[in-house]
Amino acid sequence: MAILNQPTQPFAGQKPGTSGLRKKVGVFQQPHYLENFVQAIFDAVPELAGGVLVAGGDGRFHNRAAIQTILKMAAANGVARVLVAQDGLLSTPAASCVIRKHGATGGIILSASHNPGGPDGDFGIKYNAANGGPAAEKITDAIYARTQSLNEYRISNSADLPLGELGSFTLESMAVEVIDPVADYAELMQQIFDFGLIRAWFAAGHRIHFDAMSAISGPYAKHILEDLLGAAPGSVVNAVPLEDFGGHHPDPNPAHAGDLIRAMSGPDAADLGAASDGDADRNMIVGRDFLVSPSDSLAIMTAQAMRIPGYRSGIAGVARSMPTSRAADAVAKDLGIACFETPTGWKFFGNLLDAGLATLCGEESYGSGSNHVREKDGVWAVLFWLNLLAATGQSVEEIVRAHWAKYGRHYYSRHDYEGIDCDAANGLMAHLRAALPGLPGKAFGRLVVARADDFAYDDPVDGSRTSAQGVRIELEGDSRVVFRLSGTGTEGATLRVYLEAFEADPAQHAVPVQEKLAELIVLAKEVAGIAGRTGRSEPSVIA
Ligand code: G16
Repeated sequence: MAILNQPTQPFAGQKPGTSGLRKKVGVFQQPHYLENFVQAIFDAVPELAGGVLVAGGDGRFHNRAAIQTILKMAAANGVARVLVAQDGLLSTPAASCVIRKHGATGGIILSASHNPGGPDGDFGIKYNAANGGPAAEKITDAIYARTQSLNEYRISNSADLPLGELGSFTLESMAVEVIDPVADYAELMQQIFDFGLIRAWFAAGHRIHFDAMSAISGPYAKHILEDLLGAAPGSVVNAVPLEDFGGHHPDPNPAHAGDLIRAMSGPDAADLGAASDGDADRNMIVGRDFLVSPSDSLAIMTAQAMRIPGYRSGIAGVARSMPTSRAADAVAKDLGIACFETPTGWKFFGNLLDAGLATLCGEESYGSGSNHVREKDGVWAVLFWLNLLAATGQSVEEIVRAHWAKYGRHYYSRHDYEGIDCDAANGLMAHLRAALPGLPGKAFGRLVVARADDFAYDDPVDGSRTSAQGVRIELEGDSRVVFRLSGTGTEGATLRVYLEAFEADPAQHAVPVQEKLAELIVLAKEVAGIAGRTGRSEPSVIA
């Protein structure tokens, strides 16, 4: 075995987006492409030399090859010890759990989250820091800067390591430990939730239908729900992670989780329906013939946290990304706790959680989590809802309707225009930003603009400022439209239009969502000139 210094040249475009570097598999398969980015991580995070690294990924196509490359480069870059998940399979929240539990220096996670997989699909890589959370922007900026200047990388020429069985090896002078992350993760869940209560709820005949979407949540959900909690065998479907997710789009939302929605329809449906995404950090919660919006889920978790053993001593605050509905704000106000509004990207919650300012966090993009790890966590969210159902004896729909009756309903929807021309998308955002000063007081039909701005975030912990995070147009009467471009796509640009309207009157809470938002939808199209600028008159996805 020897360590090679391999000459290379920078690749353009290795700038991490909302959550790491995501590109088509073919881009990552180019010689040196992955290696350059990994070397940039080791160069930008010098404490990894002599440190402990966690490694694994969501199992999508190219995971197997990439994990071996990372191990050989870690050995060549002086990492003292690597904890690598068995078969290289590690969910994103479990990665966070393992980093924290074992006091690792950081972790490299291979995932493109909810993006499709397979040879023609997407691949991704991101670095998580010692707190278990996605690296802060100053680190991702440093990694990117390094990708633009490096001219060699270091790699061991050793043979591939067998990762199929638990065990220990030595690679060059680095210790390699193959671990079972499901065990570490399940142990953490048992510290938070009332497993006895949930077990009794299942024993009384209640049922769950969990769709793992042929992705990495399967082994975690099956072990916890079926083995530990006694849910009926077969409660977890599509439980085996596949390299191409069975050809599906592992994104738990109404557009891509049609099977789950159909399974949860009718009187014989399970009590709780749920799904998680490619890397198991997202969650979708479904009642019998009833969808729970992610923004409402966060608000309900906040309002009901006292029912969960892990949060019984109280929650410090709640945080949501800016485009997420303001349902959680109403609860925070009622509870007298802080509510933080951050840019999109889970990394922005890290400082708040580390500083003890927030306990629960959530996003409209089907993500929620807490201070137990520093990632959003799909299986955790499902256990939270299970614990709530068991503790209240109510159905999902009863819990949500009671919440709306108390706090009002924040009608919410996201309209995505995917795969549009990048110049057209940037032009649309520039047009909106230029129009901001003239918007207050302007009427669109019955709607009058109260305020309009481009969201900027001042981190209360480290004082950093992050600007240009989305155009907000607030209307008189507590409704709003937000526009931003996605930072996770790999083809063209995706314009996201977030629509929200508040309704206090319970008699109005049965109005269908798109009907309630109809006037806002017209306003959004008009104010941004969507059809004229993108050539699209309707969104490609409505979530
Ligand atoms: C990532 C981020 C989330 C964000 C989501 C969508 O999630 O961690 O904070 O809400 O992307 O981002 P965008 O609107 O920029 O596409 P994930 O599950 O893809 O890692």
